[in-house]
Amino acid sequence: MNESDVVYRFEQGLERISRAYRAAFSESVTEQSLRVVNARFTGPQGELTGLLKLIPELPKEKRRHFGQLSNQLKDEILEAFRQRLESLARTALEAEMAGPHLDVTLPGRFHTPGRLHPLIRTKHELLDVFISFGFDVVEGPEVELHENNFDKLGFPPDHPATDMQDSFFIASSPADGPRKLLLRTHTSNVQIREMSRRRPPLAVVSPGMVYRRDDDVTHSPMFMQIEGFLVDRHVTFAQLKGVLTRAVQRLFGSDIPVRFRPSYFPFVEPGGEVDIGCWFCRGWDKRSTECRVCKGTSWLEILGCGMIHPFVFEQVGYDPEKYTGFAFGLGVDRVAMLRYGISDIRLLFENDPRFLTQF
Ligand code: FA5
Repeated sequence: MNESDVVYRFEQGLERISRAYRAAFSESVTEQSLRVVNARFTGPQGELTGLLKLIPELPKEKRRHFGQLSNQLKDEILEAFRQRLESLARTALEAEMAGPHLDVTLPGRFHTPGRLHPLIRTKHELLDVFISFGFDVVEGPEVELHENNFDKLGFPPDHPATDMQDSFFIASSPADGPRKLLLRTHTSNVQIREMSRRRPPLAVVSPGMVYRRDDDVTHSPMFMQIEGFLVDRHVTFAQLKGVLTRAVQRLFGSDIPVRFRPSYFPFVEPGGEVDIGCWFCRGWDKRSTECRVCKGTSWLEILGCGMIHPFVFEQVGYDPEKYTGFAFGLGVDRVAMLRYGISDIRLLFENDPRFLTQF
């Protein structure tokens, strides 16, 4: 482009911008669109800015003149922009003043505060009790190896719990043997993991979800357990009874009846189960045959427990001649049902706000 072409382009440009900007501003009816239009002329990529960049290509004697004209035009545009901005703000304020008055009698907007799920609350309450007894809290995986969930806990290979009908296996081939994966059926897997990692003395609780093919008012396919175990020299069954009775009474009060019954689990010897009086019907006060939760027995089983089997100690490398220990696995959902008077365990997992907001 020779110098006279540049002069021509410059003149045309200034004229075009002078003609266009006022109309473009008055067509803008919002602050945002007005700012966009202003940038189209005076912004870093704007038309006028583009012209200013051409100044060095003008003949020397014209540069000053065109420079002045451009700056003058820029001042005019910025002044028009400022005035239009003010006028838009004024119009908006007038519209607001002319609109309906603020009605201070309207009810406010309510935000329902969130709250913890009754199951999580029960978990916290139980953990607080065990923490106050000096137990550590650890977590374990929900997807677990067959060997940690069953084999190292002394389950024989043909135990019904290891059957495909009772547990949720993760796709794997039968050739995987103890390396097979499944959704853990109890939190006792954490006994194997934690004891393999640490030396006694230890006192551990471990909360978490577990999975089984179960489904009725007191059995859910997904439920929460808290595993507890304590290993040291000279640990006794009396200590187990003391810890569990005190824990239950801390939650339900000292008048709640607690019952220990003998039971069998392959990883404890002797083994037992603990029932507590059905808080729901308080059947221990007045005999009830109607209660859906305890099925009229006035007791509800909340945990399995016992003295850790020497076989388990051998699996984790502890000397069974030197150490003894107790373990328990507590059903948190059952405790939550009793604590909050929930008659059907499945309600805990339906996420119905009409149910959840009652707690
Ligand atoms: C066990 O799971 C053993 N691992 C417990 C244990 C640990 C025994 C350590 C000895 C030493 P059990 O299957 O009984 O045991 O389950 C323990 C508790 O979980 C039961 O007492 C019950 O409160 C709860 N529970 C069992 N199945 C379900 C279910 N389907 N839904 C809700 N709670 C359940």
